[in-house]
Amino acid sequence: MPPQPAGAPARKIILDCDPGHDDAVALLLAHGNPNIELLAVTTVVGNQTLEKVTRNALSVGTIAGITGVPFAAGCDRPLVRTIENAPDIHGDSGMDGPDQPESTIELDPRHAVDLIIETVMAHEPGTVTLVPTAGLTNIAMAARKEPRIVERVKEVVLMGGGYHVGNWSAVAEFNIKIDPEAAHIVFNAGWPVVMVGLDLTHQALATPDVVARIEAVGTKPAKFVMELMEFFTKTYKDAQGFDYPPVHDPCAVAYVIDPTVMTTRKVPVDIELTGTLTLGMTVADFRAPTPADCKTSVAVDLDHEKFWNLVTDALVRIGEVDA
Ligand SMILES: [Ca+2]
Repeated sequence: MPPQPAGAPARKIILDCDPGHDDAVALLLAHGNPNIELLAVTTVVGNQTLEKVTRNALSVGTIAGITGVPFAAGCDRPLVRTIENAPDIHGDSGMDGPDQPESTIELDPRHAVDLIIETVMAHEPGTVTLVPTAGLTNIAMAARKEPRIVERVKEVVLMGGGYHVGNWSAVAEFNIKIDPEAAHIVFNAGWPVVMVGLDLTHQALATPDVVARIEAVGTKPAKFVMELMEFFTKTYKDAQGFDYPPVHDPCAVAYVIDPTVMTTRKVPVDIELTGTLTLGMTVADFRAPTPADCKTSVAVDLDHEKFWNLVTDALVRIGEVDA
């Protein structure tokens, strides 16, 4: 620390999420890291219904002591497909495990798509990064409703996909699979896209030593994360045979904070929309040479120690919060 040169301006982000155990950690990391300026938090149907994930987002914001950041709810269903949620991983509430306090944050009355557009258009071109950690419905809708955001956004750093493995089918990852048409729009829009997919996030395991370090922070927000990880550990073991759960979403935030936390490769990526076995697959073309106009890259290798240092450091900085 610090990951950026002293005096470098904080990176402005909009976190579009569906909390979600790992979304909660992503939000805490974004709030607690001084190199991130959180402009807005938006929610979208995904791990659970829009109503549930929005309630969870407000709850995490309260636990983290976030003030002065708008939270807005977005799309309650995918563009084309029927709704798929993930209760086997995230429980009936979408964030089962810890007790959730009553939120002290009032939901912004704007639709998330409008909040995203207004926020991007209100800032200098090339200064706002979109960080989606859920299905891409809101982001696709925003790009369609106000195409000028595509040139204005600095980059889209998303958790989703995977270039060699799936988790919602043999080859498709949940966030992409639940709204493949939206993903197709986002990956083909023309803005830079960094795909932080399962290849990377399956390296971000909450191992016992990691959970012990989080517990040692000793604050209510840290206890909350620890309880999230306890539940996540059980469901990932039961549903997907993992010894320790992969904590996907904060990896995308970590990349924005410090790109050296992982290696990436620039490769064309497109979304399969018609495959009978491969719907929602993020098809990455690793053949050389990489086209000069390639705007997509994929995350490859994670620095596990550096990543969890960022998460733990954010919790230390957040400190005690009376929620
Ligand atoms: Ca998520």
